Amino acid sequence: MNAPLTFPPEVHDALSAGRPVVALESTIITHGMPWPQNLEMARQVEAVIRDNGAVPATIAVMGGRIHVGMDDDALETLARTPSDQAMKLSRADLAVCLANGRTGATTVAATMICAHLAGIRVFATGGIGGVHRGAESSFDISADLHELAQTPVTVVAAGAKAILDLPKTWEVLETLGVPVIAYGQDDLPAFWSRGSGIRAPLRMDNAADIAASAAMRARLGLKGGQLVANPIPHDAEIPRDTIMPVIEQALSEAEAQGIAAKQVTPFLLGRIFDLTEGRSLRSNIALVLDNARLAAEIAAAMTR
Ligand code: PSU
Repeated sequence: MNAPLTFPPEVHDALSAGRPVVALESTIITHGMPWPQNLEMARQVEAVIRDNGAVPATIAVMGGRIHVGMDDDALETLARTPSDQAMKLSRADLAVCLANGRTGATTVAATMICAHLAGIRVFATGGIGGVHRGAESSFDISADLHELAQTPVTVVAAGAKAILDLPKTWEVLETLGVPVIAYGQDDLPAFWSRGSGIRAPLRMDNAADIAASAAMRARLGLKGGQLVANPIPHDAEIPRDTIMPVIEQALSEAEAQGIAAKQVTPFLLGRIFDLTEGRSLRSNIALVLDNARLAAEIAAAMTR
């Protein structure tokens, strides 16, 4: 394989020396959060990873190369790119974007592929994509789920985004053989809220156990990654009975306006931001930062 990967020296050196590296996605920057909070988040998340002893590698496609780690200028350029000018890349369109020299932001699925190509085993994000509500007629199921089933990267997220059909999302992951591990509690988290009322299939309470299970999957030759579902910190949580009516409203507006496919998630996140007067974004940033902290701990445990 001769993948077009470009590394800043810091990431290259850390990977060659076997030091901990955490991958970060870029769709959350271009499509998930508004300017300028997206850039602030991208910088803070990298700082949290450094503070916890790992090297951050934000992944995006630019100029025909997969950038595994970006300097501050590149981060800012990406954060300023309007969402309609950056492709939202998943497994299906990663190669097209690279071959045609376009700019692309990587979703969970595409970031997992690129991280694995680069030799990075841990990745932190906000919430994975999953089964959309009404999927029984729309068939809208995120490619993130199948990626978790085939690419060996441990993904740390605050569960799946609560705009989704969470029970169906967990069912699909179970069918695909993806370990869904709640971190430090029995309940699966629901992105903005700590609990979902759904019991997690697996629970772990420390980074070393998560690293050990990833290593054991490799020894067993099991393909695919693991999803670590880390609940949002207490002080940033939006209780379920507060956020659910807001999500319902955003969903009915999306339906009325005929929003479909890749536009659904960015539309809903944007409407929920407006309806909560920015509270949803503050919570989203807080959960991403905490996921980055945990991912750095797991990456360190994997190198021991
Ligand atoms: N986490 C966030 N905000 C986001 C995402 C994750 O806090 O916007 C992005 C990820 O890139 C994820 C994508 O892969 O949302 C899911 O999009 P979809 O539902 O269209 O598959």
